[in-house]
Amino acid sequence: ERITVGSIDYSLYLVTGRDLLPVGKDYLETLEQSLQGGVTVVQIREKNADTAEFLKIALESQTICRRYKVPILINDRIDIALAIHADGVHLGQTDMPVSMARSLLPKGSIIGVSCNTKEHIQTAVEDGADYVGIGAVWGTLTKALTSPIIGVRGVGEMLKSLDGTGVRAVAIGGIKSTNALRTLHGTISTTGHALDGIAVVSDIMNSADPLASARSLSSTIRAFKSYSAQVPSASSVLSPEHTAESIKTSVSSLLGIIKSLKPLVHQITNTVVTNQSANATLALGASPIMATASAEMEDLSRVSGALLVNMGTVTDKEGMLLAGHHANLHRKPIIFDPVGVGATTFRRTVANELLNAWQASVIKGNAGELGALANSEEVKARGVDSVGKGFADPASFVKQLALKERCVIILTGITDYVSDGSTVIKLDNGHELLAHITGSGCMVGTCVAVFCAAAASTVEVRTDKKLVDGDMLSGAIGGVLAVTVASELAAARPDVFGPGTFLPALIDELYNLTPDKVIEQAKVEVIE
Ligand code: 3NM
Ligand code: MG
Repeated sequence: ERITVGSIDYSLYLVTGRDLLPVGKDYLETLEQSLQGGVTVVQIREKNADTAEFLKIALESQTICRRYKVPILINDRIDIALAIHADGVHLGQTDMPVSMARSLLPKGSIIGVSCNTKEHIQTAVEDGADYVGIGAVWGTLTKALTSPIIGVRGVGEMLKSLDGTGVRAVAIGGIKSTNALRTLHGTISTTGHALDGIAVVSDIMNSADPLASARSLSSTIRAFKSYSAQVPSASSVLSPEHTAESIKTSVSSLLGIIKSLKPLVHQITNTVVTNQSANATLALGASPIMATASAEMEDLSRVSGALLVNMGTVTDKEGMLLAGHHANLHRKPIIFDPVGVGATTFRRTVANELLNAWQASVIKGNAGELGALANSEEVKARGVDSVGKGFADPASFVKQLALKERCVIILTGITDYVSDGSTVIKLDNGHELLAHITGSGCMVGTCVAVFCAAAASTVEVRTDKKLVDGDMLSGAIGGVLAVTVASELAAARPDVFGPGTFLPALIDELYNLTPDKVIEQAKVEVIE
């Protein structure tokens, strides 16, 4: 009997690849063990087999799949699908068109299409495909790719085109148990559209223990599906309505927590500001650790309260990738400061790679940097400084970017804008001397990390509902206010004559900052 379209579970989609079997491993045994491990749909993909061999493999595979009541799809070959009464076919962009395949196959057959672009998706929807395979989400050695790697955030953009269509989606390409959760989380679109499943070849076919590999992927998917995806991940949508007063109150209480808890804040930052950022951390009452070696990232993620990744000088990308990975695993907030991201193609590539590999809780940048991250045509960057007048509508820019990146966004400037995707807050503190010292922006990133460490530490029961629990919006605002309010107090001192005397005074004022001073001095406006 065949399986009807509606009942297909796309959760763990195995695409076969006999050439990837480890030496001595039997194909059918591997297939059966993967089914025992939780594979929910199988596509037989045979790129080099003659018709007779393809038929034999397909039939033998089908016998096993039927025992597990798992549907079987045939890659490309309509004739093979017809011959064995398969449940459907999977078509590539250079295979037979969906409508023609539909006319040849029995009614109710499943037809899926490989899609690498939004245009492919739109065509697949119009042609009446049942599902799409979106790839490649990560790099893969299994197939020679003909189009660029899409990345988790790119897949999210493509999923939006499926809203309201009923067409299902899996991602494919380089998915492993180590990145499966990031794949599922990171691909959620700004409209909340999530993947129906993930498709793998090598993580199962090339495994020494296919049952264990399938089981690991399967349990990740089940965990992900057991709660409804939340957009944005760091949102405060569950909190009551924000007012300027409530925000000032949470910020000042976070300052108190910093002083009493002294959280350890792990910072990977640039060589220009390392010492200054460490001093700012200490001044606020927290404890800095400026570690960059890959080998210590896992240990640090257990003990630190938050992770700052500042891209000012990219010397250890592997360390940044690994630190973020472990911070996500241990649910520690990641504060990303994409310094100068618009300046070079290299930085843009690295920033994308980092954001595809882990989920940030807060991203902070000036107009040039955030414009580059958002591929904005409106604001272009030059060097590490932004140029021009900035965004015509900064409030809606930060809100949209927060939804896209599923985190809190801080847009720094003379006026700072902060959004979690639902609320937008405008902050109007600061002093022009901040622009005359190096690393004042990096200091904001550091202080945000300190406040977010405090915010995350207040959550006693960590549910699995979000990547990071805690009020990241207040953490972000707190970090900005600490530096900008302290800058006003420092500049007003009679012993400050210019940038040289301003910098130590700024550290002093961070050290002397109190909840009362923040409440008294902060200029906070909730504008949306
Ligand atoms: N299609 P692995 S990537 C079969 O991008 C296939 O459409 C892709 O293999 C696409 O899980 C791919 O071993 C290979 O990376 C996926
Ligand atoms: Mg093909």
